[in-house]
Amino acid sequence: MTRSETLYQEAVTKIPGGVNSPVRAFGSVGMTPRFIASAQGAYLTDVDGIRYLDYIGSWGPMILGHAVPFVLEKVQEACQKGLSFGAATEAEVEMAQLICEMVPSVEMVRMVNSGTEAVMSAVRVARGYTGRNKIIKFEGCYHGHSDAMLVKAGSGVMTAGVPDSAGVPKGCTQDTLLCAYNDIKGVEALFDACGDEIAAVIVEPVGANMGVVEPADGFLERLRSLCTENGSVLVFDEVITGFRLAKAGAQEYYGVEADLTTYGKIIGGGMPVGAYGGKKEIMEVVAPVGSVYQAGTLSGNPVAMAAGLAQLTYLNEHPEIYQKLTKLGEMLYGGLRTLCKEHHLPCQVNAVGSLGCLFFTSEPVTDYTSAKRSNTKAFTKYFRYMLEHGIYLAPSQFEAMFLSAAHTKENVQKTLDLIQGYFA
Ligand code: KE4
Repeated sequence: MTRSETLYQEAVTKIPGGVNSPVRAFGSVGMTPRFIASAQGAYLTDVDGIRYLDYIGSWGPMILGHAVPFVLEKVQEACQKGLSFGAATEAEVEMAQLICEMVPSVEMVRMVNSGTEAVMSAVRVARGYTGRNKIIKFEGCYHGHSDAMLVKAGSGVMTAGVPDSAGVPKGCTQDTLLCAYNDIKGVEALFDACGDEIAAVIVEPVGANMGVVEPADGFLERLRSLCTENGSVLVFDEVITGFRLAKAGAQEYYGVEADLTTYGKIIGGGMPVGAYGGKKEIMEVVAPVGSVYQAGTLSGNPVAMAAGLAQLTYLNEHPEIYQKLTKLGEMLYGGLRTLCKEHHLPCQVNAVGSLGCLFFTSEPVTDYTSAKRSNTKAFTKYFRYMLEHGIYLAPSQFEAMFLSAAHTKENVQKTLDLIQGYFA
């Protein structure tokens, strides 16, 4: 037995599914998950000493690659001063100032500890600010596991085959209205029906939890105008796209500003950090200034701030990173498209910048329903082949590939050659 297999056998006796987050269980690909021992640059090494080229990057945070020396130094420095104070620190002020500098639509920001917490808080703030209850979300978009958001969510919920989670009382989701991603007519109909009750529209500006699904032309712009016309809050969930698609994320990439934005992943540099922020007028409803309560013992933790600040500062000072990521993305996803064409493969490639996804379906993928048409058995065969050849992909058809600044053209070429070999 491999060490991963031994560890997994032990893990399942003490941790549900042997993992601390469902998608890590490799359930949808029916394999033993690889237990990772260390990571460096674009590579992971598992407990059996096997090295993988990593296209997950911890699901997005590791945009500069793993174990980046200057990030580690800042974290180690912070550790020497103590791990947590539960009090205000200078690093939190620096982080808030940096985020507001990098994202024009964010005038005030509150740190939390995960993307889920960021979304849960932003939804509460939108409701508190507008005095309304209804929230529009899109099928296949995953906004973390807070009750109100677990309605036709994406990511692990899709692979877990649990469209709505058990344990979520009807009362928690009765005000969550659903639309298909890119279905602007559906959104307009909801606003016609109850626009004055809609507190917010929350959307992944690029769907990355049903595989990658791009916004149709005009989709984000129309969400913007509908929210403005109806006094609703437009929430961009940029937990994945934030600081990845551009310095100011999808808002810069598509030129559409949100009223509130949620963050996670990259903002923590690999440490548990989330944040939500936006217009001052909205954020001032948050306690202790306003009446919307939200709190957290480890929010703005000094060690986590050190990691996040190091990574975000580097991105802020090296915007050329985004050109590099775009070029690598064009090489990888463009190369995949060429392979699909040359080999007449029943596949689709959706990609935005460094995010991308190979869908095993001959139909274009524009929303949850079309994503679900993918042949997950064919994906599983492909996933296993790639893993056996040292390429670590997300163990689900309904996730994204993440490139980092540590990936090289040679890495991408090797990946394309392997995939060509697989399909030949
Ligand atoms: P966390 O609570 O996992 O930090 O963030 C939740 C979240 C919110 N919004 C978006 C757009 C997200 O993608 C996520 C989390 N993403 C998944 C990957 N698809 C995290 C991986 C996991 O669940 O283990």
